[in-house]
Amino acid sequence: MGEDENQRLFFALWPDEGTRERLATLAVDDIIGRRVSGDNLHVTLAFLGSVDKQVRACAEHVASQVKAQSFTLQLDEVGYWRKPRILWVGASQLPLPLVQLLSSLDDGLSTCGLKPERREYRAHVTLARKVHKPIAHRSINPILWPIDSFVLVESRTLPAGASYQVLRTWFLGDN
Ligand code: 2AM
Repeated sequence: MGEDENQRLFFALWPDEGTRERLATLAVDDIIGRRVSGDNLHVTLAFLGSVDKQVRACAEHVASQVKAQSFTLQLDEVGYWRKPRILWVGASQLPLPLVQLLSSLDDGLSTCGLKPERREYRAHVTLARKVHKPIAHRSINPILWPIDSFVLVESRTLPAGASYQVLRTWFLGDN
């Protein structure tokens, strides 16, 4: 299969309308950068990179085997990372079901030939890119995000910027 048939994929938490609205309207100082459009807001769980059909099928199988409960993600801090120059809103604590979801995905994806991320996992939503002026890392009035599913997303780079398309959804267990 040719490289051009590969897809750039990642697993993510995708916000419901209410959470999307709260994220899109979260006021954080004066952002000197490019705010991520509401449609693109998400938390990355695992980044697969550019993969072929077989790896995608393997990753979807892994996702279907995940056993984790629904949970609420509490986004309670904002910060800035200098190297990627992004401004983010994140969770200072990882709920246990999220830890279980992440480890099931990582363990499974390694059987698909994908390398796990080495950096410590930080649950965050990128709010703005190409940010040149840092903001102070601080707590915020938490955004409570009820999560009952996770998704597989394709990332495409268009002249207008990144476009993300949700390909498939898997539901978590009821509490
Ligand atoms: P970011 O928001 O922190 O930049 C689609 O590109 C998503 O995958 C984004 O949420 C991005 O995280 C994340 N991502 C992009 N490249 C990545 C990489 N090499 N490793 C881990 N995550 C990555």
